Amino acid sequence: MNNTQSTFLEESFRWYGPTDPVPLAYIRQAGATALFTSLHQIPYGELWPREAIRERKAAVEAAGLKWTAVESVPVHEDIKTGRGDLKTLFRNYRETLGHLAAEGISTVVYNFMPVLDWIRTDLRYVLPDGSECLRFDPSQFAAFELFALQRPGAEADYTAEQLERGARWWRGLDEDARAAFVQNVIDVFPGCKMGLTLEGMRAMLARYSHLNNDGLVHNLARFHEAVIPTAEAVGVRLAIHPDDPPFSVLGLPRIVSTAADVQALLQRVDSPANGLCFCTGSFSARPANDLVAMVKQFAPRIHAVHLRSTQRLPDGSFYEADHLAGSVDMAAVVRALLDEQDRRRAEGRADWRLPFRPDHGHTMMDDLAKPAPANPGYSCIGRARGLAELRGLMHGLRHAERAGRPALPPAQAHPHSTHMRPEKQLHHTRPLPSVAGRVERAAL
Ligand SMILES: [Mn+2]
Repeated sequence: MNNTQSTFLEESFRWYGPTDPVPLAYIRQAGATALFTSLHQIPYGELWPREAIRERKAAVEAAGLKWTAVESVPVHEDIKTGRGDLKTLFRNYRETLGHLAAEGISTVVYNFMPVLDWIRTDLRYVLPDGSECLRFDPSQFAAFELFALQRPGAEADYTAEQLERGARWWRGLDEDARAAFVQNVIDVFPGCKMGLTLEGMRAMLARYSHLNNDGLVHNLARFHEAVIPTAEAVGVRLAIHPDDPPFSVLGLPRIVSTAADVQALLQRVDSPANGLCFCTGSFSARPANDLVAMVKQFAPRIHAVHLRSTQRLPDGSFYEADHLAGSVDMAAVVRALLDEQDRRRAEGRADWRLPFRPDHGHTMMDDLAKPAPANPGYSCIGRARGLAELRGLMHGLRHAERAGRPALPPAQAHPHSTHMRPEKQLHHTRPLPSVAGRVERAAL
């Protein structure tokens, strides 16, 4: 790493743990210095033993990498639906945060998407160059809902054209193709095959029948009230990942899809520990989301970053584009994120660096000959290409900056341990100006 590179966003890679077909050595060869990883072997809702965290951290460091962010400490479905033994679930979550902080891991990503983590209709959409990517087509999803899941009332969520196109597409599939399609849709929980069936999915959906958007917002606020004070006290930054896709699916509530959603949830429990994992891939699938404006609006509360692009098509579908192509103005987004890092450095914060990872990559080259990836979107070569492109982009942006305006001196190498002293670190994070404004107005 040269001096210029030490001022980039922290180059990271997702790793699914010892069973990940992409070994740590490859991740290092891709040029990443850090990881987003999780203890996927621990069931949702259970306490993470400190020893298990320590072991994973040691394995990562032995490979010459750093565990920079946990992705994720998953939120149990009972917390989202507001049923069950919430007291124990909240206590386990708080204690897990304490154990992570004690091991020096201070960034924790999670999401609050009901039932399914993310949804696509095609895990092997072939691009003109022969590489493969993930794609979402609302017509095909309509077919899933109407003919496989048979969700009552699903028709109302689609246009006549989408329903017609979906029906035609479904009729053209044989039994095997239909079964494979259904499995794709229900079997994409990151890092953890839950063995869900259509029957199981109906049962999970039924648990949300009482819940609209306001209800889910209420349950997220209750979760935040239960865990954010602990996160702040132990020096952990929580980073919520947006909905993927960022609009309602399966008739379920969606509450982290727009700038207004994010503003509301950051404001409701107004702590620097209550932050955002800014995923350009997820947010970009909704045309009205202005990503650059969102980065600027939420910058002080962005604790982790996923960089990827989507290409939206006129029929409402989207596919995952090259990292620097598609609908996202990636140069402008990365510029805004570098500006936020520079602002934090100028403030004297030790934790100024923002970890990012290339979020998904295409399946290409030698990877096409391997068995279908256990973790769709997490190919080795496609993500390495994405990381290389993003690194090049940051070189270019820093170079242009040096040519055009005074640059900050080269940064010190990031300390290996991320252990935080909360009084010193979190309180340096300024609350969002608009939030502060509202809080002050409310106090008057
Ligand atoms: Mn993401």
